[in-house]
Amino acid sequence: MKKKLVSMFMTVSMVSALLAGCGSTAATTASSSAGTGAAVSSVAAAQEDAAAAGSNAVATAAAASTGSVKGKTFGIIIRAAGNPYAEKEAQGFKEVIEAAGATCIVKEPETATADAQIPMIQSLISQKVNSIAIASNDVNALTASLQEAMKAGIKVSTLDSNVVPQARQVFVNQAGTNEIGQALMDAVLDISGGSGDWAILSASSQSANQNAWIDAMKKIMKDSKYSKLNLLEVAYGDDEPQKSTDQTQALLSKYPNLKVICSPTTVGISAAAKVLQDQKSKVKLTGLGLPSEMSEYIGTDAEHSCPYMFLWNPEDVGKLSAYTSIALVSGTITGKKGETFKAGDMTSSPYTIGACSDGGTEVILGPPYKFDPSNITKWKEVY
Ligand code: RAM
Repeated sequence: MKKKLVSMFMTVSMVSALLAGCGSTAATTASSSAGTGAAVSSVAAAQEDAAAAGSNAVATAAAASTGSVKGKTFGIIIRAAGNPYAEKEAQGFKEVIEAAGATCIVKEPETATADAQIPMIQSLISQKVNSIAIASNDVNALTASLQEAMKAGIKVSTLDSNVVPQARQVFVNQAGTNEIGQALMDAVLDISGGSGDWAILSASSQSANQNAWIDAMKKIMKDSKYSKLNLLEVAYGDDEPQKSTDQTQALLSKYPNLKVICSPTTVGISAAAKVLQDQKSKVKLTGLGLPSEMSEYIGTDAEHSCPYMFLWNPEDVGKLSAYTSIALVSGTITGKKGETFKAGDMTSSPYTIGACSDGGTEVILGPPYKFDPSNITKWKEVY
């Protein structure tokens, strides 16, 4: 019973989050879903529908949009074992694939490196899977293996972190790359008070998604609005908690005037949040974090290290990736711009494939979502 209530709450909360972001190009806040008039009634109606649908919603919806993949096999390779964000993606993916009557193989590399992912691609090719979805650890290094998979007739897509266009059919992107860069730059501007030294704590130097977001931030930063901000360094914690902790400490000792750290990785931000809060540092933090890991650090007073941060639902990234893989395998899509496909009970279904800034194509889940003291207590229970 308790499990069912939690699952109903999750569904309702996710629906409100997604609706809050519908049609918006900016980052959304929970308070924006508590607007007035028509917006409120449509949110309330969707919440009731979602609650009424209950926990069987995924199974029913998946079956409705995925009739033809029974008996097929779908592989997913996440970025690294032990990363709760990546594990939630795999969980969402598996749920949809299994509800469609297909088999799911989850591969979890020991480290967030391309070297650890290549043997997993090879093993899925030998197992003759129908589809591989991968959250890449390197934009270039997986090309030969993924092309080999496509030559063998396997449908290849990426989620969360991309590869070059010739190594995939389509990318499932969690949010627009520029939108994420904009949300993060504006947070740094706001939290710093408009000027001063700041640094980035990223994942690895090869990490495709973090690099894309950092590139977007650097372009946005050229606007005169940000001219008083001084980016000192991009440090790399390799999405390892200990290395991220060490890199945060190194930033603090190297730069006495540091005002803000921006960490666009859930592993980095939670390590940095702990260092700053434990040391009662004046340096403030923002970035991309899991509410469940960050709730104790979110606050605007001196006791808390992170005034606010952003993310999206990683389980939904996995679900959308699964529906994309299913559409590729069943022949509904090939990965070309303009193609559309259904994604079960996901709020924005049907999805349309669009152009990705690297020349390939992508499907976008939705806008980044803002977590602050007003909503963190609710969201920490959800993901
Ligand atoms: C970490 C990973 C992941 C990224 C999130 C925001 O968990 O680097 O790829 O999308 O952070």
